[in-house]
Amino acid sequence: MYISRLTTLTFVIGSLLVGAASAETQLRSADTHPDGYPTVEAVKYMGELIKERTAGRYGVEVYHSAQLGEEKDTIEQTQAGVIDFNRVSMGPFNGIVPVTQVPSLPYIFRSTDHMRHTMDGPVGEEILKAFEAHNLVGLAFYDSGARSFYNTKKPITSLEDLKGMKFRVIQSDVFVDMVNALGANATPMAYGEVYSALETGVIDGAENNWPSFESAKHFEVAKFYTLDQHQIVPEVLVMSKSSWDKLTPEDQAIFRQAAKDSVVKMRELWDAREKKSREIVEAAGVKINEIDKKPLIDAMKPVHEKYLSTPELKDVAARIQATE
Ligand code: GTR
Repeated sequence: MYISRLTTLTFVIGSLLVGAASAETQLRSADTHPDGYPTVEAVKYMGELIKERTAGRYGVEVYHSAQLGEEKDTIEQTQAGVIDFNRVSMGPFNGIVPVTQVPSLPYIFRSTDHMRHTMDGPVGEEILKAFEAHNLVGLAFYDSGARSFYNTKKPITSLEDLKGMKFRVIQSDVFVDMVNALGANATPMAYGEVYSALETGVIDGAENNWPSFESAKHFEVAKFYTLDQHQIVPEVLVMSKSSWDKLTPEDQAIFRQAAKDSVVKMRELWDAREKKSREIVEAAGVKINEIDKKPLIDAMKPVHEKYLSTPELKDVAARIQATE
């Protein structure tokens, strides 16, 4: 009786110590978003799973709020093995991993559900694998809702209204061509510079989903949000190939599974945050308007043609479109 109680106590104290102490090897993960954002929380959750499943040998620290730099730079650092994990939009990968251009194309996904089904299936697996040729290991896709235009000037109610307006875009040719094809002017720029560019009038607007529009505080200066929902671009969680190669095959399997498990958590957080963010911006007086998407979809045809330039990329697009 005495011994078994003591044993239990020792076990409990031991577990508490493992829980409290940081992992033996602490890996670093980059994110441009602030603490509490769904992507940041999902990677933290993955870190907890990894720590638990490796009995404290590995843990993950998320450097949120672009503490490790803007996305383009953190991608290079992840490829170089300086950063272990990176959660980034597919957009900044467009110039590095060509197949990521396909799910970044405007109006390629019909809905968030369509995006989720596609990325959970064989097309998603294929895209994750494509990162390996670029010193990265693709682990999972996260949500990023639908991107829409917002601006400081006026409600955009038709394609005509977009003409000549200056919009910040992600540093990707797909994004630049998309905005230019609508008759507007694209200004590629790092995410962290957008707030002041809106404030000083360097740009008229930008485009993003509800949680980004809200958490980056762009809604404080851009009061018009148009529900054109031109892109549903998945986020991707990658690991540096050199960090990955240091893991045993067993640990690699644990990491992969933990990343996959974090997707479920991410989706719950995402759905809740989208609603909350919309409420916050509406309460702050942002004017939201619908727009007929048909003329915009038609205007994007040359962009699809340009980027679906090989039989392989055409095939990926066809399989995305054929996914239920
Ligand atoms: C967000 C995305 C970020 C970043 C940002 C941007 O939706 O989550 O990773 O790419 O957009 O527009 O730069």
